[in-house]
Amino acid sequence: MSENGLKVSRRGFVAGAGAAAAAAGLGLAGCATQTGGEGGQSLANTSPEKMAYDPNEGEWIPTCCNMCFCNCSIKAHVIDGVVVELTGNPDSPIGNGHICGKGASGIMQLYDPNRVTKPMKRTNPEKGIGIDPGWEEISWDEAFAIMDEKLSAAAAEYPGAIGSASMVASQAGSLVKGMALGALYGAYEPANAIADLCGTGVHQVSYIYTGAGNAMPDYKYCNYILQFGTNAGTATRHGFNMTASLFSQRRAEGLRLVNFDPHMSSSGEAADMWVPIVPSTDAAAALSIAYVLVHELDLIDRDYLAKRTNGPALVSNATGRILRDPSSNKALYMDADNQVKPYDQCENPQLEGSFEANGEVCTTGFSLYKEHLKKYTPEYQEEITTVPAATIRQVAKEFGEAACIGETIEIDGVTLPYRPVCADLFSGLTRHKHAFHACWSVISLNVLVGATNSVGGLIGFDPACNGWTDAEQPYVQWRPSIWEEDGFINDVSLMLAYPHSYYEKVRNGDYAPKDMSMLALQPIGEDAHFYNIAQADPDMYHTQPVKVMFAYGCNPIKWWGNHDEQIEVFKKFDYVIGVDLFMNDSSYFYDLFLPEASYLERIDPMPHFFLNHRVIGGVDIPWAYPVWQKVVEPKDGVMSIFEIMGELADRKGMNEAYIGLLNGVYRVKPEYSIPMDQKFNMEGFADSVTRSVLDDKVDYAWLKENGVYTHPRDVDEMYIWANDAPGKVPLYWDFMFEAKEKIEAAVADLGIYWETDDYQPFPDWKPAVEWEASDPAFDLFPVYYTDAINTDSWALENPYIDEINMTNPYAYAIEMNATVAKEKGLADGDAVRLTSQHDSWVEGIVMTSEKIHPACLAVIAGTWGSASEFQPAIKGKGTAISHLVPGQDPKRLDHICSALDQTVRVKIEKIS
Ligand SMILES: Nc1nc2c(c(=O)[nH]1)N[C@H]1C(S)=C(S)[C@@H](COP(=O)(O)OP(=O)(O)OC[C@H]3O[C@@H](n4cnc5c(=O)[nH]c(N)nc54)[C@H](O)[C@@H]3O)O[C@H]1N2
Ligand SMILES: Nc1nc2c(c(=O)[nH]1)N[C@H]1C(S)=C(S)[C@@H](COP(=O)(O)OP(=O)(O)OC[C@H]3O[C@@H](n4cnc5c(=O)[nH]c(N)nc54)[C@H](O)[C@@H]3O)O[C@H]1N2
Ligand code: SF4
Ligand SMILES: [Mo]
Repeated sequence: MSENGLKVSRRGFVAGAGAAAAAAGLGLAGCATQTGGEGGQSLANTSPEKMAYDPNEGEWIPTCCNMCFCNCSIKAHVIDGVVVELTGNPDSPIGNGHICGKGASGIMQLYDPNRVTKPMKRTNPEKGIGIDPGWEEISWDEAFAIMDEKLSAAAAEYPGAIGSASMVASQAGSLVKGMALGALYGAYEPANAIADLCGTGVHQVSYIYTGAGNAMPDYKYCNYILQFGTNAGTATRHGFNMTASLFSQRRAEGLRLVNFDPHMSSSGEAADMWVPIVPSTDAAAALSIAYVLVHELDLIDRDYLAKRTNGPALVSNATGRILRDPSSNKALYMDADNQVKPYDQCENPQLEGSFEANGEVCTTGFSLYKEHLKKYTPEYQEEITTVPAATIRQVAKEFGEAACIGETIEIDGVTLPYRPVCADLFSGLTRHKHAFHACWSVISLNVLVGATNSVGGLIGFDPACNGWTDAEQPYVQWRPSIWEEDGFINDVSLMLAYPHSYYEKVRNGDYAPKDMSMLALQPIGEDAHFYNIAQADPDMYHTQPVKVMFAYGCNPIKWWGNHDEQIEVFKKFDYVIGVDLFMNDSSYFYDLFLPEASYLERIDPMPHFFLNHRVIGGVDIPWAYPVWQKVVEPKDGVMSIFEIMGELADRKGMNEAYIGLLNGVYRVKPEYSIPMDQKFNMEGFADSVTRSVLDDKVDYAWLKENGVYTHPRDVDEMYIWANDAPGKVPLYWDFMFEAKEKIEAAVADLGIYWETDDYQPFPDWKPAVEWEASDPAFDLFPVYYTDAINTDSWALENPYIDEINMTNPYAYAIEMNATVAKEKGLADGDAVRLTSQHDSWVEGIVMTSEKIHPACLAVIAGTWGSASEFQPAIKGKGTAISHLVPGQDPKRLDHICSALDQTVRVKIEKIS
């Protein structure tokens, strides 16, 4: 036994995982690798300190990691029922045998003595951070009785009276929790509260341009990446270990990386060029790169713009609307023969020009775009972003030249356009007002040079699937359909691969809000963030509030804006049920705490769903269906959410409703269903799903033994326009006018405050709410970033991760530009207070560096500084800047996609 009572040495752990974190920071390799050897377990790179146990003893059991949402395939080394080591599983493309430092720390999630494994009931009715809830251990019988009583009471009031909160701690759990509340109590999911971002705006533009909700640089072929507000592949994002290894290999081969970020985070550190930018100004920089490409260099892909976008569409000068064929409503283009024709009858449409057509003066969408861009000179954007005009010119030139406009490449016998450049983006862009326009501005750069859906450019993770098996498999197939009026690609959803179309939604959606998400008024939105405002003030949108909240694997007091506002919302619920492994700050507001089994103690039937939302795609990356199995017996018989809800269904005599719903979502073939009239059986359900969606020869027992089922990917699954398949993306967003008109009519009827100014045909930069400095003392913008060793507030309690954080002087500190700090008389180690202009403040320790824009402060996560007595390892460490953001002001929400404007000005003062 080692110092921590387990068969694993902490010194050995830190040495290995710390090195992995450092390597990821450098962008060299995401993670320590374990490849080769019998069963893929090479011992050569296992440090001697780890040899406290015999590597040949016990079993190496394949399963999934859940220390972040990527769910990499791993192997657990289990000796006598104890997990002694976690490594990557080299048999699976999901992680390729890599495990990151967070993943390796998973042992301590399992064995942390502060993990809760018994249901708990609050005995102190007074709720507040630091006020002892008086948790009393209760039986599962009592827990189920209370849960049913409270949920039934709420359900009797109205369907929206049951609400839920969840995010990424378990994707399946979030889905199942919502479905179960629907099936058993008639609750509906739109009352679901989710965290501040996670791709709000990014997913939508990804759908629209690639047909898949997540898009990425085609790393294998890409030679030049512009990253805006993301640390993809260096610390974060989907399929982290896969991206990290592919990205680092390509970096070594010369892939150039330019990173726009106010803070030199992992990607900035790894990049060829870090471009510090003022937060919330990316749209101006991106539109200026477009300006240079179009107006100064003429480095654009005209053929692509004519064929794959609606750039040639004729737009009426009088109305701003696209001219359409009266019978088919198809967009009209001007053909090379000067005849006006529906787009699909044009041989060689004219991309530019003004014409008279059908008695109207009109201009092509692309000519209007050129005109629109005229304002965005590099000099103009410099005043906004502080990025030197020369940098924008340099980047635009490099990007345009690297795009290889006009070139093709042959892959597996298919000739495809080759555009090895990509402008990539993620959550740094979604944290501000007008976030939708920022995402749109950046992603449009790929369109200008013809890189969207081309080899080496911006591609969807998995926009199309011809089937996972060689056998005919109608259960697992998808491909974006076509919106015929414009020839646009529609999309497939993020997880379940359901067909979806924003154009259809704009056209035929019901604009009457039915719940607090207000999604009916956001036809191009998909996040329920208006909930945060409506729950606090139900009169604002005439909605009915949630009365009983079911919080699953999340920390909702911290994940949005001002914590006091969030606390007030939580205090007003009649009852809160929380499901977690640990008691975090939010648990102080739970009435009933239900423990869930750790990922190492439970089964998930389909860890990556149909559409591999957290697994990157690529022609060389096969479809992979990994196992997620129990590697140890659950402590105290603790259950997974599937089983908790299954038990509840059984007690209510509603097995059929519950199992029927799960069967539907997981596409279980009737012949493989578990008995519908008996209590839900987890292993049986996993088997029924496996048999239904995979080859008939494969069952769950096979998967448990073999770890992963793979199937090669076809070229036309990755490149949706292979073989000249039809499809376009919008350049002129005509449908925004239709959406605006319909939303405005609905809002007038409702008599509520709503904004529609952002519904325009082209993207723009517009200032954040606190853009103008009303008081010069409030001169700094705090931002947060993610590093490779941390996951939101998920693993804060983990002593291994804390130990690594303690070796990084910046991990728990507030990072500040060294020159600015000096001017303000601040030095490393000073205790400071950050005060917002909204009666909120937070405190922390300053650390200075050259790695941050002078106008900014930066922290990791920004949700830390946990006050929970139940998380002693982390208590008080870090600064929760999220508290500085007002979270209930509708003017701070982007009304297209409901992103929260977190651009706040703060004043910094020394306190000791
Ligand atoms: N290690 C690790 N990996 C993760 C996660 C994790 O917690 N830990 N979480 C997973 C989840 S849920 C998600 S959503 C993804 C997130 O993946 P990313 O979006 O890549 O995550 P962040 O590191 O938060 O990247 C945001 C970056 O934007 C910068 N930024 C802030 N404001 C602005 C701005 O206005 N403009 C620009 N250009 N940059 C800005 C920040 O400094 C930061 O470096 O990662 C996933 N992967
Ligand atoms: N200021 C700020 N706000 C943010 C972010 C940020 O970086 N900074 N990130 C945003 C983003 S992108 C996201 S995705 C969200 C994340 O916000 P949350 O989803 O709230 O994530 P965490 O804060 O990590 O909390 C996750 C909780 O899940 C628990 N947990 C872990 N594993 C399991 C499990 O298997 N089952 C159950 N039941 N519980 C489990 C952990 O103990 C922890 O309490 O926050 C968003 N808000
Ligand atoms: S990237 Fe996430 S899922 Fe993969 S090993 Fe690390 S913590 Fe686990
Ligand atoms: Mo996220």
